[in-house]
Amino acid sequence: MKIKQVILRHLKLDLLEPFTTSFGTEYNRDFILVEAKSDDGISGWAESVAMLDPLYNEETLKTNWHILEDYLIPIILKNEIKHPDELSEKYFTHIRGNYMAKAALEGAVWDLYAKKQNASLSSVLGGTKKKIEVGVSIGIKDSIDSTLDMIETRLGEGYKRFKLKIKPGWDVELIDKVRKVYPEIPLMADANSAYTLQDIDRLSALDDFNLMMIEQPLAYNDIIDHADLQSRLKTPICLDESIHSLEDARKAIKLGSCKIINIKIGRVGGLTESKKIHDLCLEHEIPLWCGGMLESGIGRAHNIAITSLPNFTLPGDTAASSLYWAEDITDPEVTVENGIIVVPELPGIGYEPSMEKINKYTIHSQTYHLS
Ligand code: OSB
Ligand code: MG
Repeated sequence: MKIKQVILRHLKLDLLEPFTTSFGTEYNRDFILVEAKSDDGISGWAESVAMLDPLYNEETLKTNWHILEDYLIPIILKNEIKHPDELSEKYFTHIRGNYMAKAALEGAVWDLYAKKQNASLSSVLGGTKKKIEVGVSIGIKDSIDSTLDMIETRLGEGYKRFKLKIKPGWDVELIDKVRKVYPEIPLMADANSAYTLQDIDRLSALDDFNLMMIEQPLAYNDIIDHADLQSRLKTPICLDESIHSLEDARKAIKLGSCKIINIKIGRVGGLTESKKIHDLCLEHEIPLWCGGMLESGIGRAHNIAITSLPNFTLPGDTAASSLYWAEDITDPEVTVENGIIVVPELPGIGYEPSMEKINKYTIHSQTYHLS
């Protein structure tokens, strides 16, 4: 496969509703869309999930643009790529970190590769599920009542799992009240690293509510204290921020730092690494689910494809486009019926990028080719 041209676009979409986590509030989504074109004119698409500010992790839209432009794009323009696995296994290995930048370009190459095989991205990744179950991630709100209203709405729409963002002071009382109204719903909490081991009493109090899991309670770069905490909680800990690679997953499993892992393709450097973590977790009976980063339809399509692998046994965060955007940039948009997404069987990601909408939301773009 010879890639002749790569186009980076900076898009900005307005969120229908602000999204608040323990690290901040998002009002819009600025992201890089990557288009990789082969010499026979086929385009592969992916997006970088890096945010404008380094709040979730250290990467940003600008650091991703820099790494893509100055390092990663020149590599793929220069080399004949036989399989997308070669990017993370051979061509990108000397570039440390910058997982979201790597994943964005690798994802576009995966889509292109699948389209050239006339196969769906799900099938070339080894996906087996035809349908996937999804839940919702509910941000921190101004009142518990408005959180309850949101759960009621999403429950009515059929979502399969309810994840509430928590932080110190927006935790035990919130979960207690939600559990009183909904004693049975699949419920979990995501702290985005807002606690330390000194908060053990607060975290232990959450043990009483039959939560499916507590996601990333401690530091974004920790697996040691999480192991200590997991030994003191019966609720499974799920790691998000702390897992960037197969090696991280291996060490976290060995230490007992978590019982569940959330895979975000961007956070772990791409689909190839995601598959490897998937296989390791299957072997160790660690259930997986696919996390979300407020993606457009392009990123959602990638999430749907990876979620079709067999060990993604828990509902993920890939909710319908219409919960985030007035209009999404794919045709069709991602739709969810009764908490279920049908995995597309069309070639590649299976959701067609709409050039009209992409152009409408593009702030800046740049084309790269061999000079
Ligand atoms: O921790 O999962 C997270 C959004 C941005 C950054 C981090 C996270 C999230 C979400 C949103 O929880 C999931 C989604 O609906 O896309
Ligand atoms: Mg999370």
